[in-house]
Amino acid sequence: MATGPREGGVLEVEKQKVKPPPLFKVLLLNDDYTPMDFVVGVLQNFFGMTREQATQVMLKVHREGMGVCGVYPKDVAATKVEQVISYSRQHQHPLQCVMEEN
Ligand code: TYC
Repeated sequence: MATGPREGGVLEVEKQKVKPPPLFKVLLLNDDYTPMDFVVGVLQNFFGMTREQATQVMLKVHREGMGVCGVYPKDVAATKVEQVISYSRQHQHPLQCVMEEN
């Protein structure tokens, strides 16, 4: 950031030290009990995916064990994780969701 001229007429230029906020991946974990349709609904409702996108991500998690639902700043990622776990518990499903720094 450039500051105005000072008493001596010297123009000081300071380097901007503001870093972009760190981003976190929100990951869904596979389990043997949560119905596929429920996972698709979670991905549509909490991560804004279309039914087709949600189905692809759900199948990836089902086959590979985990998959990325989205990438967000820390507070948003933490809220998504809480919402997914809480909503799944309310419906008696063991679906697990975690966040990981990118
Ligand atoms: N493996 C589950 C089943 O066969 C489906 C599933 C997919 C569960 C993704 C969790 O994150 C998950 N019903």
